[in-house]
Amino acid sequence: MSDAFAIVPVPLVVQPSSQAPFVITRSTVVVVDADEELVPVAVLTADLLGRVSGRAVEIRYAEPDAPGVVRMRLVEDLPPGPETYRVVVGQGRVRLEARTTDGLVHAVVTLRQLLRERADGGMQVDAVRIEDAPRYPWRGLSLDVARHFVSVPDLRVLIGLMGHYKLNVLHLHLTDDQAWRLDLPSRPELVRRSSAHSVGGDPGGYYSATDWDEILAYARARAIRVVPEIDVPGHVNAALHAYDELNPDGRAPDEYLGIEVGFSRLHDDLPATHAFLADVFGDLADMTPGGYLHIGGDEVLTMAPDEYERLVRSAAAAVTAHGKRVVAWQEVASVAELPAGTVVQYWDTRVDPAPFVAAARAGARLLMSPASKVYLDMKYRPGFPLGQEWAGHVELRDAYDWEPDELVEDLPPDAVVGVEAGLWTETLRTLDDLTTMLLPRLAAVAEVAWSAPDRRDFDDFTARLRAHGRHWDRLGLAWHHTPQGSWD
Ligand code: TNX
Repeated sequence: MSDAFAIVPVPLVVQPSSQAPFVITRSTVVVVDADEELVPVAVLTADLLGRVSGRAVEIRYAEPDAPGVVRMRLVEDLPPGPETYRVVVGQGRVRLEARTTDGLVHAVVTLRQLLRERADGGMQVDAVRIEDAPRYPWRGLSLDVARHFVSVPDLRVLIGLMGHYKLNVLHLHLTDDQAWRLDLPSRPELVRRSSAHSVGGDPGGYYSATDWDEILAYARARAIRVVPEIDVPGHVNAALHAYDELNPDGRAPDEYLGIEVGFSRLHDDLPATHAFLADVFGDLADMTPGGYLHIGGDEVLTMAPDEYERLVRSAAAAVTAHGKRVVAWQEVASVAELPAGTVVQYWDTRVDPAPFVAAARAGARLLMSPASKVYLDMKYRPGFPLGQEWAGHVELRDAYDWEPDELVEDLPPDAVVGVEAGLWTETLRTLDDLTTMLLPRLAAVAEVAWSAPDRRDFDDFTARLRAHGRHWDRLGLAWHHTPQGSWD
């Protein structure tokens, strides 16, 4: 595929045509119907075209199509699905069409990937017709902001990258042994006592309610929903440190800034524990417009199974009491009577997946985050300066060449809701560290999650990716020039 159509993730249909290209000029305008719902996506588009062309691009409402116009419309004559979209470039103009504003955001992202520089320094898009829709409705990135805090400006960069690859779920791992990163009105001591640091004594931080709203809005404008995680009943040292009453002896443990896992736990027989779960998930539900809250549930190594079950059920009940659906890590598959519609997230490729398969058969929905494929905190290769290697090494091809509904044997394929990359931050301290691990592998995961299996081909992918390397360079992002790609 030529550079002119180097779209990642690869769309369902790309039909080049011989009509006149679209060239951004001084008279380029974005035109939408006079519909309030369309204002944010029109602003996003005008801003984007303005930035790449270096000229201010105006938005006009309900004007006729004409050369130089980028016309955005909500339409019904598309294949089903909320995220389906169409991009038609020809006769010197652009049509972006979708059923929803999320679909229009995807159309704009595709348009941006099609822009290329002309010999005269201007920008153009060659004539083409693109029809596209995602394979899976859940295309996520799980980001650990507990081990190392990620500031709001850095989060904006990552959210922008997610949108550029049509990922639509930002799963924020907000709490762990080391820190608690979201201020909750009912429990002010959590961030007051447990947010100042990161692993190894590095600086910490937390999101205020205002920060939180800003993150949600920035993501929402890019068709991304936020799924916040409060990890219980393990990974809770930060909570135990903030509230004495959560400890059986009434004495808070010290702050923990190492990277061991599995040692901390809540206690089912303390009434304070259940009040705590009701408070924190209640606050989280109030602060989160999306439909899902993640309760964690992973790596509780010091608890009998029956106590674990009671605590997971208590957390799940706190979530469903507020009308939200539960997401949880793979380990909860062993818990009887999970709420209907629970999303169980597969990650640990070292253990027997039988309970996970059984949960799927019993009605759970499955989110695929196999560590050996999509844990992007795994080193690319032995000796790589960043990351861990407990699940092996994850090169670009490993992240690309796998099938979400075949990886685990005997999965009911309809149970898979999507794919989520993971980025744990024990060893990642800066934005450069984060993007070095994400790029280029996040693009591979996005293509697994979005594109039709018969459209996927690793060599074609790496050929398309070359133009993306140039884009990351233009943005000034650090990224890993893996020898499995072909770069300039
Ligand atoms: C396993 S993934 C964990 C995390 C670590 C990660 C490091 C999961 C549910 N638990 O606590 O940060 O490995 O790769």
